[in-house]
Amino acid sequence: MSASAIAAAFQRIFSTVPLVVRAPGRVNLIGEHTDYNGGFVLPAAVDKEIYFAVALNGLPVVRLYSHDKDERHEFETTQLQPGPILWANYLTGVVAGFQQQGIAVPGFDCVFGGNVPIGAGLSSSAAVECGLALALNTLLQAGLSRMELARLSQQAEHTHAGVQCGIMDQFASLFGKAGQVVLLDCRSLEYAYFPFDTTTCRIVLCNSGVKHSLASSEYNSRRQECELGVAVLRQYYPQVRSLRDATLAQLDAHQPELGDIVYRRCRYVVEENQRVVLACQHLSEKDMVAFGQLMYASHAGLRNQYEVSCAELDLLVAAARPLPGVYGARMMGGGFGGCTINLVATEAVDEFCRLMTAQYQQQLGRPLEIYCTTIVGGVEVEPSLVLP
Ligand code: GAF
Repeated sequence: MSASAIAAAFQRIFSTVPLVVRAPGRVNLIGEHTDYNGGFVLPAAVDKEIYFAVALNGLPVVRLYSHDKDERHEFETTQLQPGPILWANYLTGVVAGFQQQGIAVPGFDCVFGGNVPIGAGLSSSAAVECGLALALNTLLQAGLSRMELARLSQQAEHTHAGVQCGIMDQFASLFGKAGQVVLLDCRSLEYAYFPFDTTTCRIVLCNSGVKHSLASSEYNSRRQECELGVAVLRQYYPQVRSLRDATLAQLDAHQPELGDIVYRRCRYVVEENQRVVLACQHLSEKDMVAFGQLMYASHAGLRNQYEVSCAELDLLVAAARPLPGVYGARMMGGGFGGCTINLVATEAVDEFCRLMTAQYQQQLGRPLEIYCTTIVGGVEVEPSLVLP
């Protein structure tokens, strides 16, 4: 799906010329479930993208068309409560977000579609939210900063999709830079870019094809468990505002009070934050071997302590590990399915894809989708298009 195909579909349906916006999905090299704990993440925007064609329509109605699903949805600009159609809720939530900022949103038409695989852990939902957010910001000349758009989009996910997510996905979609990964401090929202050299190493995603229906409720309960851990620690260490501030020694000292589950969740988060900081050092020294070891440790923590992996993801990581040219692998995103992220030496990528596909088919009897990604820039208005 290209920008011009979405714009052409828009013109066929609505007979006007739209603004076109490109919104990428994201990968995350390391730092999982750390964002809502005030910690560090290391994502990048990648070339799995959703295009939006949007124009104001002079009506009190928003008319949406999902090109990929071939589904339409309409709502009045005064009726913004979430409904049964999940994809529409992301968009309604963004409109509600603008209105909460005191920015009136008049009726508009919108066609969108792309190639971000849904439920694969590349955050298609953030791409949908951020794409519309930038389109409306531009059309309404609302003047919100990218960080404000990221927060507004994150809020849409909370209020309209019921997922108490952190800021990573929306940040990555809006702040991605071609050829760079970005270290984000999710508390201060300070960030720094690191070049990622794809001539020597590629980011390859293996899609398990598994989508767990409990993913969002489990996600929210992980968040609650972390908050519980913080509440216990704060009684003794008032300076602990989030798990970002906690140490392993503090957790160990209060293990009985935390209880086994909360202790393991908190321990994972504290260790994962340390891994992100270390990973960035390795990245600047171009030590991909050491970087990859941290990815394996991250996966082990997500599987054993945080318990958000699943058999298919574990199998993919175990299958990748001994292959030639593989620096590291781990599950990516919220978990319970979706993709693994693999760092693979560029010259070994073809063989990696061949062997992984064969193994997955052999062991699970189903095909494996693989994406060799390129790091791209964040959400952007497309230059004017010449349409057929
Ligand atoms: C999902 C959430 F949306 C992110 O905020 C983040 O917590 C991630 O899971 C886990 O790291 O993608």
